Amino acid sequence: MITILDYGAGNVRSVRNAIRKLGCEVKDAISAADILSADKLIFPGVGSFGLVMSQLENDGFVEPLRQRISENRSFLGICVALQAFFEGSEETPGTPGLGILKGQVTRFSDNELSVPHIGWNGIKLHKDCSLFSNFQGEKLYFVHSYHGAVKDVPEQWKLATTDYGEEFISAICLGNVAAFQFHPEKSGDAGLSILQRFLEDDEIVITRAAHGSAEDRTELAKRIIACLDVRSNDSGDLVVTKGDQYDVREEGEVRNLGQPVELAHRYFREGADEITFLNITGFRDFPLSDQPMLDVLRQTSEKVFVPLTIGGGIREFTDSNGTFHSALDVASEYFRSGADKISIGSDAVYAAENYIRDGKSDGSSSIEQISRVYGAQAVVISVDPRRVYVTSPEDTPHNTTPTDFPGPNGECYCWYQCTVKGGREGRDFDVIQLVTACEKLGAGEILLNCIDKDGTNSGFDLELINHVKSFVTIPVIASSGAGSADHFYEVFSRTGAEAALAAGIFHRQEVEISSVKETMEKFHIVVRR
Ligand code: 1PR
Repeated sequence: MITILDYGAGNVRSVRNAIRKLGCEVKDAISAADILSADKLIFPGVGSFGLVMSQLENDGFVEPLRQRISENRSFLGICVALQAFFEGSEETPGTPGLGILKGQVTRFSDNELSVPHIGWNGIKLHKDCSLFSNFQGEKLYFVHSYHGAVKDVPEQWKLATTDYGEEFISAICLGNVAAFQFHPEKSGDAGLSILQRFLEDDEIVITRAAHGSAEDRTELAKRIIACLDVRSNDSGDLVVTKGDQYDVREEGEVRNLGQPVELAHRYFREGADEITFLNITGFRDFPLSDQPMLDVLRQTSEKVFVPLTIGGGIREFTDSNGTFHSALDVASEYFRSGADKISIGSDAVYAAENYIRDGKSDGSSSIEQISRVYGAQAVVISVDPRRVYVTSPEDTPHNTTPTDFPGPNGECYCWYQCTVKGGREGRDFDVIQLVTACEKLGAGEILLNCIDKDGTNSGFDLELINHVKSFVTIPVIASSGAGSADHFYEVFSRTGAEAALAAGIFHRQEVEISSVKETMEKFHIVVRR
């Protein structure tokens, strides 16, 4: 029986699923006594440092946690739970941490690198540790903007470090108390096997032999994401579909490319680094009444141990009974059902338009509400832009970019128009206005689709990706147009995209995820294997 410290705000379903998959029962810690009496305690820290610490404080859990740790009782902290060991964090100045380690948690500050640090990176183990007895040096999944400094961690606690611009603490361990900055529950088989050692071994055994050398730098892999556009077909069955330039019908019927849970599981086994579900008719239905979609998410999260993103319909809504649901309520239900990140499409456009019109925000937009509770790294903005050609930048008030692919009348510039409702409605708003406003409102990542390229197999829109990358510091997922493994090499060698997403080529089994990764490795692009 494993006890989980779930203080109520978090998307900890992934941790529960991973523990159950490894054959253990899960119990919740709901009182200080539970924390003290648990045989093994796992604390998955989710959200901001301030939120985590204030919840612990309100629940009266700070002292019992300190006591448990000082008594060397079995404990595993994940993500923000590692950061909570320090005295405080730049993320929430003035809020004290557990103070077991000296120093403040700081934000990544290398201007060359996108923040949050999202994706699969390596670790350098500084000691032999029984938790890692089956570890073969695989990459593990990280998602965070803040980190503990190596200099603040005494040798006796220091277990592993990772490089992202600077070297930071990725695992600490002393006796039976350990904490990881990475997510073992989302790190595929490698992460599950680390978790299994924690669950099964009576105690953690450390020996002093050092691994690796200080010169070995770890590298963040470029991510390959499989995307499943999901909707009901005309018989009412939920299917994975795929359009050409967002038109998913063929001879009047919604294309059916398979069952969502089965396909997601297949992509997990084939090495996808993340899976994204887009509920493509979510903008017109109320997602919380879409039980089949929530079931898809629940079932998928029980068998897929890499990050799951879900988008579609995240906005505030008043249902037919007159009950108001905030965007946060909708997102929370997705998180409770197994999502690790949510993606916002149409509502992000409206929020950004309001922000730019008013020059400020009152904190009530869906982006702000959700990132406040779940952290920026859990909020993806799905952008559905379309090219508009102009002869010269002076012809439009919008942000233009020169193009090597002139328009129908030989125009050598274009701007990218934002759309809502799955591309059905164009707005007088450009992609740069959208992404810069969303970053300010608290989004953590951009999923950059392109209607002109979607389903064409002609390669990603490199001009669009470079245009957007030059304006934001959050990670960008290139999407739309992948037709071959070479297109992934192209997007990573010619743009700064952190991840690339594809749908059609994977669904139609034209290209396997493993051959995409082989091609990337051939050209020395770092991948997760
Ligand atoms: O507006 O918050 O309800 O979110 C709706 C979501 O559904 C948005 O993320 C929007 O992109 C998506 N969506 C809406 N309609 C469609 C459609 O296709 N008719 N799908 C749609 C968008 C685009 C990509 C696609 C890539 C890769 N699909 O996700 O998977 O273009 O495709 P490819 O590799 O085959 O070229 P809201």
